[in-house]
Amino acid sequence: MKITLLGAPFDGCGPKFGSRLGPAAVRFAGLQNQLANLGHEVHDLGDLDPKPTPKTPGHLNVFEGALPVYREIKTQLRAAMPNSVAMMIGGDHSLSIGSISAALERYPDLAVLWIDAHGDINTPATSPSSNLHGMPVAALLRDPSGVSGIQDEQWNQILTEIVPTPGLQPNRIGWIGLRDLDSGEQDRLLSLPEAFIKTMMEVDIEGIPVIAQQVFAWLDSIQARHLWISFDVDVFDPVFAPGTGTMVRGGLTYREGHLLAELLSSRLRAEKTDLQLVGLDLVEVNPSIDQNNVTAITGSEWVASLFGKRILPERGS
Ligand SMILES: [Mn+2]
Repeated sequence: MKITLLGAPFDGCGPKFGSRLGPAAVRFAGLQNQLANLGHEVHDLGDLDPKPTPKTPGHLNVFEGALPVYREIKTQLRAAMPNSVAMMIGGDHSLSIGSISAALERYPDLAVLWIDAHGDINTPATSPSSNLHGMPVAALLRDPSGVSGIQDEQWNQILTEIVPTPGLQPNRIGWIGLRDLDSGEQDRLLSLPEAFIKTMMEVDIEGIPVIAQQVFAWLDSIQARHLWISFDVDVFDPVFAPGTGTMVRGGLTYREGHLLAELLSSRLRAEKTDLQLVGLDLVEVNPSIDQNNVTAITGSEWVASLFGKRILPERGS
């Protein structure tokens, strides 16, 4: 498999700075070597060089700096597809507006699996913080801002310049690992009966093997052929991934996370499958609050499992 990596050291859209160091930490954890050792051809585009941007009161945090980064991620990853799996290393989760827009432009039927403690489906109207890292799914769905004034203008600029029309379809977005939702997000999720939604309570009750089968049944039901996986390291319990800006207790264990990656990988590599992984985000690794780079290591190990790493390789493969 060909994999194109792009680092996006930008963290202006969350409450804590430091995930700008994420791409370096993930590379230091050995991601490229792990992928190359699995037989993949890795093409590393290096890191973008975003401008530091101060917050402007009343604006989306920090729209002025983020928009050019979304634009550049989209341009570079769109060029990397379709001959290669595009991978964006963040940075904060708002950057997925750029990466997934690149894939949506190539594949309007794109399905997205959002593996995260958070729904990231706030709009400027429902967000308690005006931080864009809590809004990328709403942007990709092209939800209206719900406010008037400067934030509405900025939101519409994101929808006009970055997110293709008609945007991500509500039956083609799935979440796993949710456990921290704002009330506006709860309302919005409840308004999406066609979406695939699994909170941590369902992970607890049903277990990862059942959840994985449900993911595959959902992807079959929408006849998904092109899949993007957006992986926020905060889906792991803080015991395994303490270096992230909005950690929430009660997340996936190390093995739950890996089993999910292993089962997804088996499905993606099955002989008779039309389903293709077209891209991946690995976001919200924040080395400035981490312990011995364990969060970058956990994240890159998860990616290796998704790309075929096995405890005992399957016979005949
Ligand atoms: Mn997130």
